[in-house]
Amino acid sequence: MLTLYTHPMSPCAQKVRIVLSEKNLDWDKYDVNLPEKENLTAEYLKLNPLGVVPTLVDDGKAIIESSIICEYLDDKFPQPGLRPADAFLISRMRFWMKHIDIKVHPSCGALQWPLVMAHKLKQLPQAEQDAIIDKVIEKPRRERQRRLLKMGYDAPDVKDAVATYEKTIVDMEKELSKQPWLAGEEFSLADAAMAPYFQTLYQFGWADWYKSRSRVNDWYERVVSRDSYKNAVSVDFDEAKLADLNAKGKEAWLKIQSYLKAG
Ligand SMILES: N[C@@H](CCC(=O)N[C@@H](CS)C(=O)NCC(=O)O)C(=O)O
Repeated sequence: MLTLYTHPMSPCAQKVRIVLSEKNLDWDKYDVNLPEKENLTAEYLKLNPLGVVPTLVDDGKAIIESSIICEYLDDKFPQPGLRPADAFLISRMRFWMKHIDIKVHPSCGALQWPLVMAHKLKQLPQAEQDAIIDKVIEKPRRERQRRLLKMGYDAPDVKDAVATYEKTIVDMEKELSKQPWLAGEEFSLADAAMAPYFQTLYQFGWADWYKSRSRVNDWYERVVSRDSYKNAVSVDFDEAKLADLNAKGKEAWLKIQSYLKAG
C-alpha cells in the first residue's frame, strides 16, 4: 500500500499526486500540517530527515525528494509510461526536472511563502518565530525563510525568483514551439513536475504572466484539462479558497510587475 505525506498547497507534493493519478494508483493521504511545523517533529523526521513534504511510503519504505518519487513510481508502475522512449528526450525530461528542483522550486517558495506561511509565524513573539525558523533542517531554506520573514517581498530572493520564473516561461515558450509537451510528443514527468508551479501563478491571480505566451498558455490549458490535474490539484482549490488566495496575491502582483519591468 502507498501512503503519501503531502500538503494541498505544496507544488512538489502536487507533482507526485499528478503522477499517482496519471497511473490510476490507489494511495492513502496524510496531510502534514506545515503551518504548525508537523514536518519538523521527531516522528516525521524519521521518515524524511530533510523535514519536508512529500514523502512516499511504499510497503514500509520511505522514498523522499519529489522527482525521485516520480521516477520511482514510473519504475515500479510502468503503465502508462511517463518517460519518453528516446534517450535524448529522456535527457530533456531530466533537464527540466532538475531545473525545477534547483531553480523553480525555491523561486516558488520565495513568492508563495510570504503570502501563506509567514503570516501565521508573524503572530508569534519574535523569540518563538526565531526558534521555529532555527529548526528548519536545510541551511539555504532556513536562511531564505529568515530573510522572507523579515523583509517580505523586499527580500532579494523575491527579485531573483521573478527573474527565474520569467526566464523559465521564455525557455518553455521556445521548447513548446518545437513540440506539444516539454519532452516531446507525449505528456511526461517533466510536464507533471512543471504544472504545479503554474498553479501558483494562477491561484494568486498572476496568470497574465504566462497568458501572453501563447504556447505556454496552451500547454497549461491542456495540462489543467487532464483528469490527473483535476484530481491531484484543482480539487483542493474551491472558489472560496481561490478568492482568498487571489486577494492575498494582489499587492504582491504589483511588486512582481515592478521587478519584471526593471528587468
Ligand atoms: N527538494 C524537495 C523540496 C521539498 C519542499 O521544499 N517541500 C516544502 C513544501 S513545497 C516543505 O515541506 N516545506 C516545509 C518547510 O519549509 O518548513 C522535493 O522536491 O521533495
